Amino acid sequence: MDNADTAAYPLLDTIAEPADLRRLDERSLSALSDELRRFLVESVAVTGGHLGASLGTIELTVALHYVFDTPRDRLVWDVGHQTYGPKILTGRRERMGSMRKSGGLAGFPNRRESEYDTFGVGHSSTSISAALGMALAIRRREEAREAAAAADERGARESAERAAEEAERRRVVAVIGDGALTAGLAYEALNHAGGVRADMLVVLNDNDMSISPNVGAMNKYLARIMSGKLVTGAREGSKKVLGKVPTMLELARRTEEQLKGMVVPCTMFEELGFTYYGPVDGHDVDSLVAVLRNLRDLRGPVFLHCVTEKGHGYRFAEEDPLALHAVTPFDPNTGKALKSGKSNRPTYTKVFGDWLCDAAAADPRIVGITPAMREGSGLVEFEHRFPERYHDVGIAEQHSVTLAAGLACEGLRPVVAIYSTFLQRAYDQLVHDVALQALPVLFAIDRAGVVGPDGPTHAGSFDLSFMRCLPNMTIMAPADENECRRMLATGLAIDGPSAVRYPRGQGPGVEVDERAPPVPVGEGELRLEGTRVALLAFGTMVTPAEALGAELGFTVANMRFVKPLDTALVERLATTHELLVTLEENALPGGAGAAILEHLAAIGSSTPVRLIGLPDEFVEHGSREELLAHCRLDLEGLRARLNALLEAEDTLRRRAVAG
Ligand SMILES: Cc1ncc(C[n+]2csc(CCOP(=O)(O)OP(=O)(O)O)c2C)c(N)n1
Repeated sequence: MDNADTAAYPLLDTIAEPADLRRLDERSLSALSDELRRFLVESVAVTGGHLGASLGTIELTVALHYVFDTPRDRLVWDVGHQTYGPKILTGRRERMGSMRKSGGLAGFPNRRESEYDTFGVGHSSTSISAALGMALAIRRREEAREAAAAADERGARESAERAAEEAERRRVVAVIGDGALTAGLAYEALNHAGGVRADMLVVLNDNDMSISPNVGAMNKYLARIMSGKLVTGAREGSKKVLGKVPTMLELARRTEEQLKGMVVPCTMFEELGFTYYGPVDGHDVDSLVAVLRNLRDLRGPVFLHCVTEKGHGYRFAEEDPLALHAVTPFDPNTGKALKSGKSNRPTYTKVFGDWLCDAAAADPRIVGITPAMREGSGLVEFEHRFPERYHDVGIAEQHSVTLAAGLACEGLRPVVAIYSTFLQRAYDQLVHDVALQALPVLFAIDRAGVVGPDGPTHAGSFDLSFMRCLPNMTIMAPADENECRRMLATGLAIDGPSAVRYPRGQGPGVEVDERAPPVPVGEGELRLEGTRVALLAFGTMVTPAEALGAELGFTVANMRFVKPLDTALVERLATTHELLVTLEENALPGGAGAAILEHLAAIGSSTPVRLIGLPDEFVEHGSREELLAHCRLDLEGLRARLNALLEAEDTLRRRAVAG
């Protein structure tokens, strides 16, 4: 990447939108891909964001936009973390410097951002379903037109004219990674698409990686296709093309050469009703264009198996695709992160990971489960120390929860490490398989509350609301790192489902005592005794509440449990204060404050209560600090809100006295 910042982009400069790309001579596509890749690295080096996946799909991006008539043809990307290249080609190049910043470009496709972003995404494995929906809608429109034409002769003429207009059939393409193909949702969609013989193309972007190395039998199956066993088996007399230890990409090249455009039978995808083509080299843009042109006009469901390399074309990302999956700003010449000036305080993720290892060492019943988030959820060390008790189930949140339920049935103590946003996927499993059967599964819920640059798709705003309504659940929100450890131990000791929800990043910096005892279930604690106003704070809100309580002379309680609520404490505070204010980093509807309101209503308390939490809206992307400020949950916002509440309360009282 030498001289990256002085590099020129002669081809890229000519492209304001994909129509410009389609005017290029085919022979320049390879050079354009190089420019696009160079620009991408240069831009992400400054902003940070998802890098490896976008690098690996550069040629696919160029070829798809070259062959298909986007945005008229629908291109649906899975997860959407690989769409930096597409954003650059679809009129957003100038704004790449604002990537994931407040008010800037979203890190994922977003329908409000561009007509090229056909489907909003961030969570994986939705692309085939969404694309199928589009394909069926297109078919429905075609059928309706034909029916109208048949019913009316004049209509027939008009319809013929319209048909001429619409001569070019609208195509639908889904691009899905091998990681995303570990989710049940993708198979539900394949099953349906094959059954109804939808006109759509599914492109599998197979790089053998999820965030960490991909897992599961399907991954092995894809590798088997790659290694030519299926392919060569299907073709009688074909020469074996395998060398000693060829790379996946090398295999794709050789296999492709051997097949020379013929459709390979016998894959699972064929059995599901798809026309399977591949595997092809996903970095050979010329071949990709040729193949896509052939497939574009096929009717029925078509499956193109592309082999790519995550991080392709940028040495440091090729060498360490895991580290460069998502990055903070870095030096493009070394691939190394620029100094962030962050403190060395442990993150909540680390506190959890350490606790899990210690707990597992003491209790052989403990097993750890992650749906494809080993690094993000802090399970690297656990896998290393307890490989036989570690389960990476792939991007399969639903399965991860029901698997835990099954393990619990047999006497084990499963710990499901999961992001708040991804637990949303497994809601029925949480209700039906765990809570209903009161099984002892501990949920370690990371990234709860405001998350940041990934935006609303990854926000952990709802877990308190969607868990609180479930019978049998114990739900905890730690005020600090040490309490997080204590609560995890508490959850483990409970003979039923429990959850500890903690935020992204670091806590207030409280020292973690390894021997810290569990906390008494259902008991909050008083942190400050003041007058008039009591702040009832949950989780991350305890620290700012304490600071403001000290400043304003208010009582402050660390409520600790969202369920079971410390009703005795709530009642005591209600009878000794003029105003109660609840504080939480969760959506207000159905959240922890609502629990307090419900209880006070049930006992007929007339003490006024005000709720502070996340607003009833999807908060856009930005840094965690910016988003907290936007929600007025930072110290300044909270202070202003408390003062305003107090003023309003005083006015009410004065009026009552005067009246
Ligand atoms: C439902 C869901 N679970 C987890 C994630 C986190 N996640 C983001 S990208 C990714 C790996 C995707 O792998 P793959 O589809 O192969 O794409 P690649 O990054 O390899 O290009 C994961 C697990 C997610 N986005 N959605």
